[in-house]
Amino acid sequence: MDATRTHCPYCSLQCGMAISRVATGSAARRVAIEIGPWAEFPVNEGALCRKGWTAGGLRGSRERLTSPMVRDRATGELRTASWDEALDLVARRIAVLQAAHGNDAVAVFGGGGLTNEKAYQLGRFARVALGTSQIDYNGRWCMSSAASAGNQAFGVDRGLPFPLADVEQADVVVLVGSNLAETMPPAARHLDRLRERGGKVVVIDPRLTPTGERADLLLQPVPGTDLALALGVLHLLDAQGAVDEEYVARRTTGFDDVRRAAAAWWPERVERTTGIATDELHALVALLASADKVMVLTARGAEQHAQGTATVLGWIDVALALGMPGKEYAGYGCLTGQGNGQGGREHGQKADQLPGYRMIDDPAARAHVAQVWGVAPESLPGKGRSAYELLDALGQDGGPKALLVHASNIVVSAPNATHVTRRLEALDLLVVCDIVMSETAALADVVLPVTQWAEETGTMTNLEGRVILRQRAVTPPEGVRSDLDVIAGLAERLGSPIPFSTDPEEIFAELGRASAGGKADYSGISYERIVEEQGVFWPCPAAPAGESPHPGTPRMFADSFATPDGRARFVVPEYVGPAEEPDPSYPLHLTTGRVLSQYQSGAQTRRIRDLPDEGAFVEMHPMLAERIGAHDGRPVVVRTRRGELKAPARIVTTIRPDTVFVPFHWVGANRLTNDALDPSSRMPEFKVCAAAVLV
Ligand SMILES: Nc1nc2c(c(=O)[nH]1)N[C@H]1C(S)=C(S)[C@@H](COP(=O)(O)OP(=O)(O)OC[C@H]3O[C@@H](n4cnc5c(=O)[nH]c(N)nc54)[C@H](O)[C@@H]3O)O[C@H]1N2
Ligand SMILES: Nc1nc2c(c(=O)[nH]1)N[C@H]1C(S)=C(S)[C@@H](COP(=O)(O)OP(=O)(O)OC[C@H]3O[C@@H](n4cnc5c(=O)[nH]c(N)nc54)[C@H](O)[C@@H]3O)O[C@H]1N2
Ligand code: SF4
Ligand SMILES: [Mo]
Repeated sequence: MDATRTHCPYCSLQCGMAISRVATGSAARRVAIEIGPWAEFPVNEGALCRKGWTAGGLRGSRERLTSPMVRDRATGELRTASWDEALDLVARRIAVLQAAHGNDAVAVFGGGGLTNEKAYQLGRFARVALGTSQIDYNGRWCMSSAASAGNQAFGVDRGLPFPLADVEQADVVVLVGSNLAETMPPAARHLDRLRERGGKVVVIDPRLTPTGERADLLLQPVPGTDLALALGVLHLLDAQGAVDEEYVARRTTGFDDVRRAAAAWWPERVERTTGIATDELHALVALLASADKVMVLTARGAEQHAQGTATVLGWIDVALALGMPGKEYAGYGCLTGQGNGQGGREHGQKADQLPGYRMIDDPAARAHVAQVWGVAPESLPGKGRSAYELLDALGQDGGPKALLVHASNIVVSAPNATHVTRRLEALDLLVVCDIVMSETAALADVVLPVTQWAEETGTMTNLEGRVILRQRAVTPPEGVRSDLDVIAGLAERLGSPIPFSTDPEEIFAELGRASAGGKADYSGISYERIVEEQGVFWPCPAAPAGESPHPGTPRMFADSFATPDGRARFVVPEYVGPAEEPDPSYPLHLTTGRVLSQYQSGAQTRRIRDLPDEGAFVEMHPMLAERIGAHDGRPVVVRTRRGELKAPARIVTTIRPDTVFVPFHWVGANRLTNDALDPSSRMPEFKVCAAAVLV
């Protein structure tokens, strides 16, 4: 039987897979699907992690939502409803709320798992059909600090400005806060091949993870101190004359200020702040100074901090001082996270952006997009609140009274989740579009069941800026509709001045026009080209008539950066440290993150029977366990200023003794986390707060 080439439902690697349909006996007349390798797709070369292999597990499962549900006023329970009843109800209540409180009374919360087409339509729907400025998405909690730093330093934000496979050709790769061996397992082969070639891997993580096991040099800093480490590296590079002065003079601006700032970060001071011994720091600098091609990659461990942007800027400064960005097989990159973490932030579901990575407060950008949409530029609302600030304002004076959620399980994944859940409960109207009854859907007034993944066609932009086509390969359950249908159905009922298509290819073509001339220009990309070329890297502008098509841009910055003067900008990051430091009542650092078998809030993967669903645990060092009397597998209580969590202790020697780690895939971790926000990216501090652990 013919297999359809498509891509995984989960992370930003967007591994290629081949799905075939196999009959399972005539009695049930059911058709099962088989997930197999698509060996030629270059990003994963046929490899998948266990989440990818089991991605079909929700198919036909009772856990799938197949009918709209509305909350019955009399019983307070959710009951099934027809699509018309549910959409009519939502549109009616939106109209009443907007008439009484203004357009901004209705807010939209999107997700980095949505296809480009969905993200684009959602932004268009919010700005035109709802006329609200209040739209943001969960990507704010993902790589927004790296995005903000990339924009400041390079004038553009694309996760990796080079194909992932370039990692293999570097001399030294520094991973700051990435556990890619568990968060994008097929990518780990590049580290293995790099080492086979004699290259070196440096991992910076308070825990020794499966990624750290691949390291030639492992540094285990105190959580939240990576910026001090970067400044210490800059200090020694400068002191040792290892700065690439020629590159700095030719391709950058602002180094002198960084040099002055780094002068204050001598090794002993770095050791006191980060816990990294001076000889380890010297070893790192020796590796960097002697290498021709250095690649610095950050992920959430470095970014999810109240100083996430400054931390990334510090590491970009290291890469620039070494003369790397723009050099082949070298430079700086951010490993994005969600399936469409990259594209999701380019096409208008972010509070301050319009399609093509245009800024919503730029008059020229507004005029261009308004013309493509067929509306007046002045009718487009301005900048809205960032994700956490939006949730924090729900139901408050002047805040939104209604929220439409597409592709996020806020109750589990938002920081300071008890507070956020209360805000959701204070809404007049909560509408959740999902594929399962997530913890957030369970609170909703209206739940709309949608199609996902290979049940429908759409494009995604992976961590390399490669736009890929996730083709429909599976028949969706009866009763569900695409987010695109939900958006179109509501827009029509709300009397939208412009129509909303439900055809992904048509939407993609319009998205291309809306993005034309913007930073993330997709106008030269078509479904056909994506299939032929196994993905196309943006920017890819449409070629003028008669000229050959633009080839796309796998590698950026070879000749110039995307700043007005073409130079990269050194930005001076000032080290402040975590928003919450340990004290006698909360003497430990708590950090949070992921395990291999579960994805995000677990809404999908906790329902897949072939994946282990072990529940939350508290990873701690034996020295700490002994001090507090904890035993492996027995419950302990983690307490922070915001809440507590009871979960079994997992005692390991691989974590710093002053730090505990809790995965966030199960309800509870985020009752603990701190909602302190980064001043520029508005990223919450998921990766460190002060905690106590008790038995
Ligand atoms: N299995 C799995 N894979 C996933 C996901 C998933 O949920 N499950 N989610 C996807 C998404 S959306 C994302 S964003 C990516 C995230 O991918 P990663 O960033 O690799 O994942 P995390 O586990 O959040 O964090 C990485 C590491 O940061 C370390 N860390 C914690 N605090 C600090 C610190 O202060 N400094 C440093 N240097 N390190 C620190 C943690 O110990 C952890 O090992 O994964 C994607 N892939
Ligand atoms: N403590 C702590 N918290 C964190 C993090 C951390 O490291 N530590 N990481 C943060 C990061 S990086 C991220 S990305 C967030 C992610 O956290 P969430 O935003 O909660 O992400 P998911 O769990 O992927 O939620 C996606 C939801 O959308 C549904 N869904 C899937 N496909 C579709 C679709 O096509 N349409 C619609 N409408 N729904 C769909 C899924 O069933 C699921 O319920 O969590 C953040 N929270
Ligand atoms: S690494 Fe990511 S994209 Fe690849 S199979 Fe696993 S979850 Fe899917
Ligand atoms: Mo993420």
